[in-house]
Amino acid sequence: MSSVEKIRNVGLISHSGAGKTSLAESMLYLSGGTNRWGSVDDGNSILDFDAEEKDRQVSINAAIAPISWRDHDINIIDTPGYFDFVGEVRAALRATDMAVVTIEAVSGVEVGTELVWDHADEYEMPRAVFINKLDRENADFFKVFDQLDEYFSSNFAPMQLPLGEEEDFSGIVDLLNIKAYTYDEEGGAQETDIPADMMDEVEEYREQLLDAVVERDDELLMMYLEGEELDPDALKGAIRGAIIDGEVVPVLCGSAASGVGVVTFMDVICDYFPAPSDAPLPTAVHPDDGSEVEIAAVPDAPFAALAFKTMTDPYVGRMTLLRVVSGQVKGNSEVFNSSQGVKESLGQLFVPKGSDQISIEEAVAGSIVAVAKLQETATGDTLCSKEEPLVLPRIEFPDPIYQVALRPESRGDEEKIGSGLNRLLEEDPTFTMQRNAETNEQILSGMGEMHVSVILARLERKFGVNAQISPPKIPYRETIRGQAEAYYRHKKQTGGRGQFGEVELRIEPPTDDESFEFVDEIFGGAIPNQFIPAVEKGVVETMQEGPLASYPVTDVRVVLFDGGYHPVDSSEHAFKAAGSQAFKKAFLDAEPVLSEPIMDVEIRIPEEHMGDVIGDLNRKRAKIQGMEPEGRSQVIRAKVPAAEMTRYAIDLRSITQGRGTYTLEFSHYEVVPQEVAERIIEEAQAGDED
Ligand SMILES: Nc1nc2c(ncn2[C@@H]2O[C@H](COP(=O)(O)OP(=O)(O)O)[C@@H](O)[C@H]2O)c(=O)[nH]1
Ligand SMILES: [Mg+2]
Repeated sequence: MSSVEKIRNVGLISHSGAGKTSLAESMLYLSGGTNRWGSVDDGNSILDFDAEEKDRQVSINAAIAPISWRDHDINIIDTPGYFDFVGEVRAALRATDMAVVTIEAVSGVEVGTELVWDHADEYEMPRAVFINKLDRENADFFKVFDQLDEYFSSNFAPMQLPLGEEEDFSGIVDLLNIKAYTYDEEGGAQETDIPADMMDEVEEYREQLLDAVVERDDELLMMYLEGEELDPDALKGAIRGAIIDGEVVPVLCGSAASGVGVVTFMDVICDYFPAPSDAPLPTAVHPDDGSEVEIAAVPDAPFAALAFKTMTDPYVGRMTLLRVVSGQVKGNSEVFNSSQGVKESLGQLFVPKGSDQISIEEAVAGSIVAVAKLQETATGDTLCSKEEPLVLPRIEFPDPIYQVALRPESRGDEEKIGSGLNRLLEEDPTFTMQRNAETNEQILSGMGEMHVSVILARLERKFGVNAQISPPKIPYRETIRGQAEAYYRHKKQTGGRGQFGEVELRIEPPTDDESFEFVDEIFGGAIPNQFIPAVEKGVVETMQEGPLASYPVTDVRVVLFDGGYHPVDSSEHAFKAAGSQAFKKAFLDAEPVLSEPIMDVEIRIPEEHMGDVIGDLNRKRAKIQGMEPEGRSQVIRAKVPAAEMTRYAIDLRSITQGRGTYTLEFSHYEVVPQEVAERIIEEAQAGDED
């Protein structure tokens, strides 16, 4: 069992393509954890092992690289950079104690860098920056280093400088120990002299580093001010403390592809990054009364673990990833799922390594472990002991924003799709599946186009079923704004017994919040009592496919006040038909209108995109409710018709190059403006003729 002080849990986060997966692969290989150097480009990455990831050559899932280095257990969680998979980033941040923001040395800070930075801010994660790809043409460490101050308010401190540039990039200078290293083909480090012409630069940047940390230690500060030689251990302690507290963000550099700087990065992780016992603990509460339960990152505290990810495989079944937060746990034991209030049997514990697993006996606080075939546990649940029950805060996943209607490619596959999606939901909490009762469509909501396409590909690959998608139908409704009366006589004489029913009714907006009211004001038996339910039935059936454009009718009060009957020819059928026709006539005379769902939309964008986003919203018939600055962003609140928002995930991304995010929620129904309504009615009528 590892000792808590020797564990490091590190999340790699960044814009897509900055080299997170490559960096994790290099660490795995150079630490001796694998005998081949996995490559995303060759499709033999150990971390991007999922078929969808190999196809697209991007990470979709958070994946774990367990690394043994200098008797430390480092768990690297590699996350996807693509916007649609931000749920994986949030889960990974909850399972780690330190985030490393990887930045490409050519393109510098990108949209995705800012987005992941904001997530790390939200979790108050300490972090480091790794400037990667220094071997590439036009790579510029110093440009990126200066950019950091422009974009983020943290206190950045350089710990390393690059040796050589672009294709001559061969090593790094360690500013703390004033030593330089070059790296061989296999990533091994050799100490070398710092080139004489770099000494000024080294002094300058070392001073920045020292300035950022010496104040933490009075003795150190004294020595520093008096120009004395600094005690290396005191200095190291001060830097480590500043990093763990998030006071300083160390900036490191290297090349994940060639391995330059990678072993040194692992040294930095061991020496300066927080152990689980250095990290703040989440607040655990008692499941019954919400009172706080004390936990600690030591073996003899109450056991608590967070299920932060679930993977499903049609053959192997379910695999749950746990971050042990407090206490310890043995494999093949019984635990308590306090989120669901049920017992759960743990099988063998594993250390996950990409798609592989290494068996272990027990896991102590701070560990990340995998366990197969949990029956009850879903992503976000807490596992604890029955004797000391407690609940950890859940992982907050973003709400899905991009909707499509889903239907099977071949008839009869509905059930297969349904059960496949339910299995996929176990591993991906960022999509939802719902039937819209009004449009009778199966609606899949996800984070964006790429997310939806991955879900469809998984359905096909894992469950052998194909689905087609289309933009969802908008659940328009029909209603009235005025009042009208109508009379209808249903009379048929087709030999034998005839049909006769006479109905006179009034239709008007409802008096209170009722969506539908049927009032019987028949006097003196103009329609016999037994036929009145038939009239109502005729009305209700007609309301399901309204007279205007076949959308459901809502918000009407129907008053039946007169009619007539025939002692022989009247029947339920006749009164139903008369009720239906009278309703249609009255409805069309009572200022009928279409109404549409309006959404509450909250959009978060950088200031510079305000004009474009507002312009686009105005074209979408939006009513702006307010705008206000929030942190580095502007937040716009608006009410926008659902019909205009079906592709907003794509529109906003293209307007803001992905910087914008938004949420939306149903607000209310509102009358559709005349010219828009005419188009919808025309389309509905054209549809009817098909
Ligand atoms: N030249 C160069 N290419 C790199 C380096 N690191 C990663 N790459 C390439 O950049 C691309 C994206 O890398 P990947 O690790 O998938 O990035 P991720 O999206 O952050 O996981 C791949 O083609 C890598 O081979 C590096 O240090 N130097
Ligand atoms: Mg990746």
